[in-house]
Amino acid sequence: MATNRTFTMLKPDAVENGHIGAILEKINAAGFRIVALKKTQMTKADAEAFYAIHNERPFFGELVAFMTRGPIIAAILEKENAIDDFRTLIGATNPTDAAEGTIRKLYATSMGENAIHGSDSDENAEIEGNFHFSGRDKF
Ligand code: 3AN
Repeated sequence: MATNRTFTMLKPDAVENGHIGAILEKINAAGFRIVALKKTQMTKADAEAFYAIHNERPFFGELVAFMTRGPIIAAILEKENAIDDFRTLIGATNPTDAAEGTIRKLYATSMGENAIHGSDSDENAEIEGNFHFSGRDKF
């Protein structure tokens, strides 16, 4: 059953480049309610676990190094049709393919450093949200 929730991370590049406020404003303007929100920094073990599905991919080491090099903003968001609408808002994985006006088109610099994460399914949104937030933080 759809939960109407998704999980996002503003990645280290977006935080380093000062885009937290602008990206949260776009998320807000698109109609998402912030259920949970925090600034944190992933450890190597965190990133390896979070991205375990990609551990055979050639870019895995680069991805873990990138995701741990500085703070991120983690958030759980709520909206009807959250997964699909958020993927539309952030745009394609590769910013050169991302539609005009999407967060990745505006703020991502490359396929690896692409500013923002969005869950790809209800199941993964639940897993990823639980990775970063415990029960009393999600309301
Ligand atoms: P998305 O984040 O759009 O769901 P995935 O799940 O295919 O994309 O990839 C997860 C993350 O791995 C991406 N956000 C990106 O940072 C990184 N990534 C994916 N493909 C590449 C690649 N070819 N080179 C470097 N990094 C990549």
